[in-house]
Amino acid sequence: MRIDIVTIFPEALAPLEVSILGRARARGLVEISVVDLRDFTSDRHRQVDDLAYGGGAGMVMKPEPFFAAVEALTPQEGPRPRVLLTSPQGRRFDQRAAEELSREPHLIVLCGRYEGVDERVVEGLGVEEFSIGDYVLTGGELAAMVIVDATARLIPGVVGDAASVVAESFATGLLDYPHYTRPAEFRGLRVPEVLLSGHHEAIRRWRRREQLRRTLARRPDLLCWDALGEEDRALLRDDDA
Ligand code: 4GY
Repeated sequence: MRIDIVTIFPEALAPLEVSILGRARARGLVEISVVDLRDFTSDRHRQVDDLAYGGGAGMVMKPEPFFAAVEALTPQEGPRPRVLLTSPQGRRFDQRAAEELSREPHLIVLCGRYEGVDERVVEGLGVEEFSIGDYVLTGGELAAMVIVDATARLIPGVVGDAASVVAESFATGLLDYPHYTRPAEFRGLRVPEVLLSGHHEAIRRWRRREQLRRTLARRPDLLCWDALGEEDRALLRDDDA
């Protein structure tokens, strides 16, 4: 998969060089390039913003550099890349969106700054707006990194163990169960006995029940009651299942 990120602050995307994604890049599983929007200006001052039509405080990002960047990054042949813009006005980015985007061969992610981006960028380039949550950041770069990280880790091979990607939170539509490692007792706090038992079926049931309980207690909005099977209902009913 190829991902191009267009920004006036390429340094802000440096974290993508390291960690899991850094390795995936090095191994050729995902090709991420950070592109400087100012390279697509044609004036002496490399200007990317201008005053807002209609007045008001703050600057608006000009359309021309975004058009030039997307046109330069779009291959002549083959399927058109999906072009995203991170903004609070967008579709909520969630695990379903990450799964959908991880199947694309090529994404272009545009990052806004200042008061926002000229609306013709959205209209004229077929841009899809995505929001990572209901709060306002100082720029789109952090949101772009969130989207790229959550998307790229779903590409087969990017994260070491495929089973861990499937088992964890949200792949199942539920919150994750609690995790423990050694020692079995730490400052008087014990690891639940069942996890030390070696009884795989009992461990599976315990984890599933923890997932269901935690989801019910913390994020009831995520629980699809209709999708719960008889075992799940029983696990939520009995205290000792
Ligand atoms: N929330 N989700 C978000 C954001 C900052 C002004 C446009 C968000 O995705 N992006 O808050 N972005 C704004 C800042 C220009 C982007």
